[in-house]
Formats: sequence, structure tokens, C-alpha cells
Amino acid sequence: METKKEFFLECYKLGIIKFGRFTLKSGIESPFYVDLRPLASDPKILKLLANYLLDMLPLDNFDLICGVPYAALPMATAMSLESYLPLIIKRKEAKEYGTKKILEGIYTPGQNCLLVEDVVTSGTSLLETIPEIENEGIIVSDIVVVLDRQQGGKELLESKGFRVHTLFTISDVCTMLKDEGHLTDDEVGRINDFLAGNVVKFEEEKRLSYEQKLEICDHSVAQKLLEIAIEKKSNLIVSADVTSTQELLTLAEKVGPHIVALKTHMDIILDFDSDATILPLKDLATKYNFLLMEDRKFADIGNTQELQFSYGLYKISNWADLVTAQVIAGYESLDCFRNVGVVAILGMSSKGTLTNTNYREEATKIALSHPNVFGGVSQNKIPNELLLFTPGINVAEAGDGKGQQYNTPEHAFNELETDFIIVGRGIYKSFDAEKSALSYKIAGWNAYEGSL
Ligand code: S5P
Repeated sequence: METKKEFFLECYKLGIIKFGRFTLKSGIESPFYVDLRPLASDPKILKLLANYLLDMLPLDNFDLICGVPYAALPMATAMSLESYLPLIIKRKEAKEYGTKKILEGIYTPGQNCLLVEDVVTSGTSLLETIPEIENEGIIVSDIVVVLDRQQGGKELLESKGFRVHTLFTISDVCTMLKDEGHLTDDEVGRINDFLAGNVVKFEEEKRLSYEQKLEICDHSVAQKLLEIAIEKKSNLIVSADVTSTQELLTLAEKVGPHIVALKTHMDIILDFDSDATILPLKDLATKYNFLLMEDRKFADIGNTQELQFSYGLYKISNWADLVTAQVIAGYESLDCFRNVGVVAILGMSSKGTLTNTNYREEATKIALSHPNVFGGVSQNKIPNELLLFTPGINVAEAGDGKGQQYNTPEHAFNELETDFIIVGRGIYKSFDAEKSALSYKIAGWNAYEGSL
């Protein structure tokens, strides 16, 4: 490696500095985060680093070398090996038994020790460490530092009479990374603001609009739902949990103009008949441009689900555009849903649900990786690549006395960044289902626009 810059860029590849939004121990938000410990895991880099550090000052002045624990310990060790300067080790806390020593190794009072530190920020931790070494009769005059975060530490130490030799400053780092296209002007601006002691303004990450989601969701059913949402200015799915064909068709006729999809539990229809129930329902779906979502919540092995999907009374695969499925049986259990879109149940709305954080994370991994899945049902945020469906929406009730827990459309859009709200009893049990559907549609759309 020829230049210091090339050397730094090799170090950077090890992930020693990250840019973004980080909350420091002090609670202050920083636009960058430094951790030089990975350098010790690359022997070639560590050896080069040791030599760069040693080259910064005449070594004849020193009898010993010591790293500030822990990050600088391997650096000091490597410097000792390269320079033959004997190493001493400073404990973090004095030994509680025996010798109560703070320094380990062979040294005699009056010797001059070169101190090694990975990063200097305010300088206060070095100012606490140095007297502990000096108390043992060792002289500290010089400190070598890999990275100066330029937050006053170097100046403070120099004002106390120490010579501070820094290999890189955060400004050097920014210049090198900007030259190489790793940092934008905005990021450099935020870093400069931070170094100047100003409160850094981070851009709030915005939720994606339906138009933006259209660009990243490639499942055809996801695309269709998003197109309908944009065209109808609606994100409402009505849950038609009624028990007769007549009620189902009457409800579909009333709410059809306002919805993107009608969600059914076809197995609760007492007089289900594929001709009398499904054919007119499909006509209404075409007339009003909405999709049919069968909330079957499949939860079995692939072979059984395949049968449940295409056989029996309901022959779901003949008419549903999208279905819900649990992912409890694993990735391959979802292979059978070939000609529909699958919305995976990731988290449930009911009190005491077992869909805890760990379950949701594992379920989300399956949903993200399976090509048949384009969305998830959840009461939590999910990754942008999946469309989020949120049931448990009701503006008038908090629960139903049977474990259901309700939230408002505003909660679903502002807190969860949902894409579609699912409303059942709030609409089909209301006095005027059409009017209620229209008001949930407007509330949902306003909440969506407000969350952009
Ligand atoms: O977690 C869930 C998942 C679903 S799909 N919680 C739910 O309530 N659902 C369904 O959404 C439920 O099966 C019902 O069909 C609808 C909610 O109905 P509501 O009357 O409580 O709005």
C-alpha cells in the first residue's frame, strides 16, 4: 500500500466508521460512528497501522509502550513487536486481590512511556487514565492516536502539556471518503455541523407512497391493489364477515365503489354455492374494480394446504385474487399458492397473541423470501418490500369483548405506515354500511396522505 490515503481506504473497508444517525452514550445524536476494533482482526492492516503510528515520532525518547484498554491494546502490542519497545498493560480496574496492581509488565519508576489510544473525543478518559500510570512513577509525555474526532480532546490534552500525535482526523477521513464517492455533500454538511457543536438536523425518513411502492413491489397482485388504491383514492378493505350469500352480495354492492378489496371468510356463509355466491360476487368485483381476498389463514403442511386451496366446497383457487396464510409450517408450505398473491400473517391484533417480536421476525424472513408472498398482516411496521395490511380498525370501539383490540386509521398510518386498513364490524354492523365505508375510506386516505 503506497499512500496513507490508500491505507485508510483499506481500513475503511473493515467497517470502522459508519455514517447515518447514531445516538451516543450522552444522548446526543451523531452523524457518524467510529469503532476501530475491527482493525485488529486484519493482521496485515494492524502491522501497517503499527508502523504508521511509530513513524509519527522519534522513538528514542521512550522506554515503554502502553495501550489504553481495550481497543488500543492490540495496536500497542503490534507497535511493540515492530519497534522492540517493551509493552506494559494498564488494567481497567486495579486487581482486587493480591498485588492490587494497575500496571502489568516489567517497568521501573522514571521510565518514559508512549501511550496509544484508538480514538480521542473529548480527552476526558485519557485524562483519567494518565494519572493512574503516573502514580506508578512512569512518565507520560506523548500520546499517539489513530483517529481524532475533533471534539476538543487533542486541545485539552495539549493544554495540560501532553504532545498528541494523530494519524487521522475526522476531517481527513471525510475528505478522503468524499473524494472516493462514499459520502455525499449532505452527509459532509451534517458532520461539519456536528463538529461545530450544532444540533444536527437529520432528514426524517418518509414512508413510501403507493406510486413508489408500485416501483418496488413486483408481484402482479400487489401491483393491481396499488393501482386500484391510486385510482380510487382508497386504502380500505372491507371484511365481509356475514353469514349468507344475500348479505354478502348486498354488502359488496354497497361498499364496492369505495374499496380496494373485499375480504371474505367464505366458510361462514351458510348457503354457499359456487354459482349463486361466487359468480355474482365476481361480477360486482369487476363492476366496482375491487379484488377478492379470502382470509383463509392457511396453517397446515403444503400438501394439505394445496387441497384446501383447490378442492372441497369453496375451491378458493378458482376465484380468490389473494389469500391470507400463516407461515407457521415454513417456507415450502407456501409453494402451493401459485395463481394468487399471498398475504402472510405476521402479527395478530388479538389480546395475548403468540406473535411476539421473535415470531414476527422469523415470519417476516419467510414472507420476504417467498415469491408468492407480497404482503403481511401485522400490528407492527414491516419492511417496505411487503405491503402491510392492518385489521383491528374501528373508530368507535376499543375492543369487542372477545379479545379483538382496535386502533384508528391514523394510528395505522402514522405509527405503522400501513398500506391497507381492514374494517369489518365498523362497517357491516353499522346502520348505513355505504356511508360508513365512505367515511372509513376518507379517513384512511387522509391518514395516508398525512403520513407522507
Ligand atoms: O390479526 C388479525 C388478522 C385478521 S386477518 N386480526 C383480525 O381481526 N383479522 C381479521 O380482520 C378477522 O378475522 C376479521 O375478519 C377482521 C376484523 O374484523 P372486525 O370486525 O374486528 O373489524
